[in-house]
Amino acid sequence: MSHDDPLAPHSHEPNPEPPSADPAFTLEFRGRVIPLTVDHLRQLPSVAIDNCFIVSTGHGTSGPFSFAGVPLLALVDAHDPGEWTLVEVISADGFGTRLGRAELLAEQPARASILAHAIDGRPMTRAEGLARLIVPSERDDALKQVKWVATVRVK
Ligand SMILES: Nc1nc2c(c(=O)[nH]1)N[C@H]1C(S)=C(S)[C@@H](COP(=O)(O)O)O[C@H]1N2
Ligand SMILES: [Mo]
Repeated sequence: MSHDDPLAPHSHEPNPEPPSADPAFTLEFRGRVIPLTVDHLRQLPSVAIDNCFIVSTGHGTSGPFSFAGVPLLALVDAHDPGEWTLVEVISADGFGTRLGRAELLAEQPARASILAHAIDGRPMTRAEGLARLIVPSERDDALKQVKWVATVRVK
């Protein structure tokens, strides 16, 4: 894996600024691009996940937060319940992570990875990461807590 691969594990000083004002994102399957907005996301069944922490190597831990959003597994399956094994979640500033379908299937529903649109019972702001991937099981370095998701690429 190349050193500058945005999806490779790496330490990173978090980017404090949204790369753009627009929280729209695309869901991409092989050969198919589905544009989605936060309104679309809010129309799908959401779950709230309490006791989430954002753990930074650089500046400590924040939380606990309650994040609410659409389980990533359900989001993908709602648009294409076909066969897939991997999903890449990439922000407009080039930060991202990969999650395996098996990994998502193994999660407890109460600690599911979500595409979050709300924090502590109110809509998330763009500055806070809207729309933001929250992986509640990650408690070490926040590299999966991708802010400003621009692309969800299903493979
Ligand atoms: N898009 C994007 N998401 C990101 C980052 C980033 O630079 N860009 N940094 C990550 C890192 S290293 C940390 S510690 C947390 C910081 O989250 P916070 O700004 O909510 O504290 O965001 C994570 N998500
Ligand atoms: Mo971090």
